[in-house]
Amino acid sequence: MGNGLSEQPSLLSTIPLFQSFHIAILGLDSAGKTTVLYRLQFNEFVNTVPTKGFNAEKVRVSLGGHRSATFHFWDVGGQEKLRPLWKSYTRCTDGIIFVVDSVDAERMEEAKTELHKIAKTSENQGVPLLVVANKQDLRHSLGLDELEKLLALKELGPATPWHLQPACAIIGDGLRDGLERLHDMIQKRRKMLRQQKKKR
Ligand code: G3D
Ligand code: MG
Repeated sequence: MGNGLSEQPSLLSTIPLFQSFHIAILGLDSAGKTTVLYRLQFNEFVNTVPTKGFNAEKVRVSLGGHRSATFHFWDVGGQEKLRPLWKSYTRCTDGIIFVVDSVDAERMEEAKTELHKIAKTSENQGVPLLVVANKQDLRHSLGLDELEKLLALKELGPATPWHLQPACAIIGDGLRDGLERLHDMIQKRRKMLRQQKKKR
């Protein structure tokens, strides 16, 4: 399950910031979005309450290899009545983190529908997607192969770069690896967009 965040002294780095990214954290209610956010910010478990609107946090993250970046995270409530708001938070976003509860097999179809809906909106064409398979610490959590199938990730199409990351947000396992992959996908996309611009 990837490198454990718990092994790292702190995610916050003192290295000067070089880059800044806007990231929307989405997913069904109770998937663990707010836990992911506060684990990334404080590198510790924070007891969460259901998010009524959104939580916004600016976090400087050391990505290894002397790299660091500033992430502006928007953790948007996942209850059904709040989901129409997701669109506004993903406008002009550099990347999307979609958190799923790996134990909640019953709502995986619903998660898949929301995930595809958000990935396919015109504003999000090509926006890198990190799917966090959260709660891997629990017995009966679904494995990556099964989640990939249930969420139909291969149907996202070549326009959307994605990575499926197993994680346990309460202790932080997998989050740093996932963020590094998201960062790499964003960098690749930025480079490609720059090259396309030059050609014009
Ligand atoms: P949300 O922001 O997506 O709605 P929260 O979800 O971050 O509020 O988390 C919902 C519940 O899932 C919380 O428990 C939280 O502690 C738990 N949770 C989050 N991540 C993990 C994980 O990796 N493993 C386990 N076992 N639980 C996790 P409560 O009990 O407060 O509802
Ligand atoms: Mg929340």
